[in-house]
Amino acid sequence: MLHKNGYWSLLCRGRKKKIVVLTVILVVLLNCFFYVSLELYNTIRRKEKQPWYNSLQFDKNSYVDESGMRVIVGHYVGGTNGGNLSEEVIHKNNYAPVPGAGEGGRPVQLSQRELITARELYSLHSYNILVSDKISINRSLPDMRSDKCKEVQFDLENLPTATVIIVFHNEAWSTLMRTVMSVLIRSPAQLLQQIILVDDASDRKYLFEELDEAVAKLNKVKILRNPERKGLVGARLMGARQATGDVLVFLDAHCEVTIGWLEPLLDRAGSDDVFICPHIDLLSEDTLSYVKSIDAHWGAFSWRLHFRWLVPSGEVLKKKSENPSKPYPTPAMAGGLFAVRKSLFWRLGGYDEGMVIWGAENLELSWRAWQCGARVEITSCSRVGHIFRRHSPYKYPGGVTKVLYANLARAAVVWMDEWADFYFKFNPEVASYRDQQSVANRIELRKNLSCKSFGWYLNNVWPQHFFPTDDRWFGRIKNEKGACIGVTVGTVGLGIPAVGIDCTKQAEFESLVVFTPEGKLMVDEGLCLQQGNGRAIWKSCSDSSKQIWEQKGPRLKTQDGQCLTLVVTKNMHGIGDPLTSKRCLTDDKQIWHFERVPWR
Ligand code: LR7
Ligand code: MN
Repeated sequence: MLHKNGYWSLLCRGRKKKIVVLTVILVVLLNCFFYVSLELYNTIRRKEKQPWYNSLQFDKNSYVDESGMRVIVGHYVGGTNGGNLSEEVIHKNNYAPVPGAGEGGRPVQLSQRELITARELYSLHSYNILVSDKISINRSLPDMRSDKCKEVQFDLENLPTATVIIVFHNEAWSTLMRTVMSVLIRSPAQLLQQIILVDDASDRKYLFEELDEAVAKLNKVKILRNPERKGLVGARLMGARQATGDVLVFLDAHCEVTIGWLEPLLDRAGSDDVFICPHIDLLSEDTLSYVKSIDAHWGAFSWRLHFRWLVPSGEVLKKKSENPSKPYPTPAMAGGLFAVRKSLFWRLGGYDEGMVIWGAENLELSWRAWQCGARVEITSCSRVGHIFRRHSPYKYPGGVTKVLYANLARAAVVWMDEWADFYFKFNPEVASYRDQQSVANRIELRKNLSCKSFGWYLNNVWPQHFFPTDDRWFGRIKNEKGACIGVTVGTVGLGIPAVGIDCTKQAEFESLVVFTPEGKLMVDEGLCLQQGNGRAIWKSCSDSSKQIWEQKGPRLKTQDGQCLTLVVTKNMHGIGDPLTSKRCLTDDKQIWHFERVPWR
């Protein structure tokens, strides 16, 4: 038998040794070479197969705008609600804080083994519950305010008092309690009248006695229970009816407020004509770290009435830079986090009680506010973190589509006037919900409050909007070769190269274009056709002169006199082929047919 040492001495004798060493080196080198070539080959193949923008990380639910802003889509696929997890796991509260974890808003990293568990548990809440359970419900957070905001002095004696309303359905214990604790420890006592928790018929066992006991130990906090699941509107109304503070402050059940959050909200809400929202930062769904979101964004919506964060107009940005601590207007609110004087909330009709479970109430409220003489604003001086989830973890009775479409249909029918016709015409899947809604009381409300039209709202509150109007051309712009101007779904906001679109299918959004009197070619999601370096691209609409196109007969000309051209390469019709601006020639590829489509 050979010892390890003996083996070596045998191998390493004289010439034999050299041969062995050389062979080993050769084998290693060959391996390396093979591996590198394989990687190279794969990379090239990947590059060939996919356009560059596909390699950017984004999904249907969110994307990063050119300004670096995460644009959030408020539309969900219902979650699996715990999947195959055992009853014991689903109903147990595993809160066990680890000293120091997540303090200062820092991320919590898990071990490899914990990561496996975290993934298994993810479907319960659509965020990392293992991490949440490790972080103290009293954790510290840094002051997130800008210097200008810190300078503002409030006269606490003269601010109205607040009732904070937090509704929840099957929320995690640690996340819910952290929301409550953050409010308790970071609100001046004299301003905080009460916190009302409304349980929207949760069935998780840890939310019964265990929660009651925890809440009983806290001053000013009480729980109301909805015996039947109503959704967030029903639950918030239940809380609002019991509020004794001057101002209602609504929060989602997975938020953390930071120091100084309440004063600017109460200061502004005191004036009785405004729904005032805090600046919403992000709590990472993965590590629960507190991440600042970009300053100055405003809320709006797409042709499908999906909520979107957009870059405010130049005018708003200018005013904001002149006075950074002053609240600024927003066409719509995200919905979950806002403050309003109780009297104003009820005077304007509370919420539409016909809206069930989730969705659309934020647009309804925003339109109602603006159209009926109030305002919606954001103050950057109030900073609140919120866990943004990609998927909704809970069940939607009757299915998410039915719930959401019914709510959207209600909002559209009551508030959107002619644009409701536009919405239903081009969203046929929602059209069938139109006549099923009994909204007589809401229409009555609109009349009694003498509210303004949706046209007024678009013109005055959101003049940069990308909806069709009577003085904007709307329809399809079809190249002589066959393909149309338009943008494919799912590729929003990234400065994507423009290509010819198949427009043989009617009533599809992709090939519908708004052509404004000033020469902008706008499509859904607020994208404008822009003359690029070589290629035309779709970019967020802006004041850039590269987004101006002049119609000269059948041609579309840029400011420097070039013609929009469909570079037909792959097939006869130019579908999927690039759009670019070129020297004007007598060329079919520069001939465009304008087919007007009635938008309502
Ligand atoms: O049936 C339900 N019953 C409830 O009580 C369904 C939900 N809820 C509760 C839920 O537990 C949570 O506390 O309602 C609250 C909101 O539900 P989320 O957190 O699932 O909603 P979201 O944050 O994904 O969605 C946003 O849009 C919603 C449209 O209906 C609501 O307006 C949410 O309040 C709103 N959230 C925000 O605006 C937070 C900031 C988003 C950003 C950036
Ligand atoms: Mn939420």
